[in-house]
Amino acid sequence: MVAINSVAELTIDGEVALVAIDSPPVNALSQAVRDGLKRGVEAAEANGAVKAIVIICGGRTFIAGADISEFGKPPAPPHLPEVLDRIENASKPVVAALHGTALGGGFEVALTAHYRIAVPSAKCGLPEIKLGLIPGAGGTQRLPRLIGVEKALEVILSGSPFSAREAKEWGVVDELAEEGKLRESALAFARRLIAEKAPLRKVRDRSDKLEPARSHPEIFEAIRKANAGKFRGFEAWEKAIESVKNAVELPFEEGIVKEREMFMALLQTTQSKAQRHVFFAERQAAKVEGIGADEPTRRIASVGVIGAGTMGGGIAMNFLSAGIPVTIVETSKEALDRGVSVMRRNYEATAKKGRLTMAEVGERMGRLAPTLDFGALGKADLVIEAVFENMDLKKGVFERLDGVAKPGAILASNTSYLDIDAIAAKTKRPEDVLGMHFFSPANVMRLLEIVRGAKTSKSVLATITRLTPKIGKIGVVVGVCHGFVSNRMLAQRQREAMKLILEGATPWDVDRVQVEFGMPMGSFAMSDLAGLDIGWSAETSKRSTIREILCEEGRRGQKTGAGFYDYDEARNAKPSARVETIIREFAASKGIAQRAIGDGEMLERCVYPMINEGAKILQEGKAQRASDIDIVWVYGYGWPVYRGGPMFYADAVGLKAVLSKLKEFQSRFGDDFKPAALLETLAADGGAFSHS
Ligand code: 3H9
Repeated sequence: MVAINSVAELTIDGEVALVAIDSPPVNALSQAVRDGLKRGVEAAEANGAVKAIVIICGGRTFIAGADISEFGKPPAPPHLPEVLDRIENASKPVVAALHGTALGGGFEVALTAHYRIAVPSAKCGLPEIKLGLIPGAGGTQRLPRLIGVEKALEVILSGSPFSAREAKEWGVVDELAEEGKLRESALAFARRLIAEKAPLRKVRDRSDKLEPARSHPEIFEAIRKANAGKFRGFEAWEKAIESVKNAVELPFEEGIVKEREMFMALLQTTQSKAQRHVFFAERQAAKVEGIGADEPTRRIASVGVIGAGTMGGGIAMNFLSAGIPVTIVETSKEALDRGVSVMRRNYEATAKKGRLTMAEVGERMGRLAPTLDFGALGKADLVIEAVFENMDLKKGVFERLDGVAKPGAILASNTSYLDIDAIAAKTKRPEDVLGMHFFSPANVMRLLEIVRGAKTSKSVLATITRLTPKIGKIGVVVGVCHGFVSNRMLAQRQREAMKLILEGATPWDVDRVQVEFGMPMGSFAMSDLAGLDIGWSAETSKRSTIREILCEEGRRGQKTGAGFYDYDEARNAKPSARVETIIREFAASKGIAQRAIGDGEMLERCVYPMINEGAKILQEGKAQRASDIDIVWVYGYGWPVYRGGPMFYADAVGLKAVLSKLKEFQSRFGDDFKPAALLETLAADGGAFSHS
């Protein structure tokens, strides 16, 4: 064995040379890895005794792609295409031996090898689209030649990995190795190739799998049409389709040059920068200040949920799906039965879509223990309260819970606004209390705001942050403040949206601008979905807001068939003439002059106060970092990932420009727009949230 460089080794085993890469954590294609691959193959070629070459990786995975952290920095040679040419044009058969995840550039390395072998647990894929990119080292040219255009487009446009078994079935992988015995299997495979004098099979030379697309060029248009909704707003999709089309229409040499040009151009786009930002932000969010990897955690083998309403049921489902038994408590049999049947129906709906078997539905529901006995919570390691959003009610529940929960149990509130410290103070163990704010529908939305109370212990926080990915969520730790990060910022947007309609915009105009920006739905559609009567009661209603008037007229949102919009049977929204009249008359009664408002102003009025609130949240230390705020918005509200989250968006617009607009709005509309001190400082210093 000889070291080629700091991450690559060459071992000669009889007639086979093994080029082994070991560059933790994921063997990404850094300069050293590229150099190691190139020089490793060259050394193996130069050795007269060697008749075949195996590329294999150490650690948890084969190469997981280009080194994303190197993007945007000056590229250092050797460049990947040069390395791949070296592999593909080797004069001896090269075998790529895959385990873990062969992704992106890593999979492209494997596609230039003449043969591929993988352990059954390995996965392959081209996830570049998720980073606002297209494969940039031959993926769009080689994969269609190997598995056909339609399948290749599926892989490239979804960005989702496929299993080694599928790879074998499709002809991507030539052989499956025995699990845990990749090295031996790859050596044996290489020896067989030598014995059989196997040819140097180059994917680039194949064209048989391209034929069906040649005779049916309309498949490209069909894919665009079928995915129009999913592709909305993203720049990379079209380039991916174009590049695969090039594979069909152009010689390999031309197709690959064009692919590289498109890849390099996409690398510079704000969209790709935003998506790369989200990739790293997501991983950063898991890191909590002051809590090391060695912080002891508590065992969570059973969970209690208080309240079987929409939130309680959705929360319980996360744990049931993750294999953790749940005791769910209600105060009446009707409410309990209703909650349980909604959960079952939700699982059955998933099963109907083919994403669960009925047996799995049974298993999951089998882990649920519904009860009216509050005392049954005494066995749970974690109890999550999901009762109506009312401070007195929640305080009462925690006082009672303190009496039944076992010592060491973690007590969480799913409040979306309220002061966790005040709730914790009702117990004799505030160190065991924290907030777990799920987003509706709680079994679907990925975000979990983890609210760290003043007294929450480190081990409690560490336990919950480590549990979060196990239930399929992305956790962001936030501090105690009204509405936390999510609802505190949302309140800014909703307030401005309401002001805009009084000043002359229609609800559908405001919503359209937000949707064109990339949000899944606008402010008013969202209010209608949630219900306009949250916190409203007929007894106290004074027709003093548009919302109150709508509720009094029975327009309480989607559930009543009318809110800001009119809804048909299928819940399709239509603008309402009645609502326009209500707004016009209400504005007149308040002496508010109506005017035409441009799209630009609507967008800035909705988004800039959110950014400003985000800055206040940061300066108060209620979020650990700006990128955590971005994660809250991307995963809690569907903020378009290609705009990176509100704080990334602010950086992309430029903080000076955001500040000057806020000042202009402040002088026109008042102190709702008063800039945060942090924003002033950063803008003055030419800084950015991403570096703050
Ligand atoms: C590409 O390949 C372009 C080519 O077509 C053309 C080139 C010319 N780079 O996710 P984890 C870090 S585009 C740099 O927690 P897991 C990650 O930040 C690329 N760093 O582990 C984290 O660091 P930290 C296409 C990377 O086991 C640590 O590794 N490839 C990269 O849950 C562990 O990551 C992709 O998009 C990278 N490529 O999941 C694959 N990947 O510990 C992206 C990871 O400091 N990666 N890191 O926070 C993944 O999907 C997952 O990381 C993977 C492992 C499935 C591999």
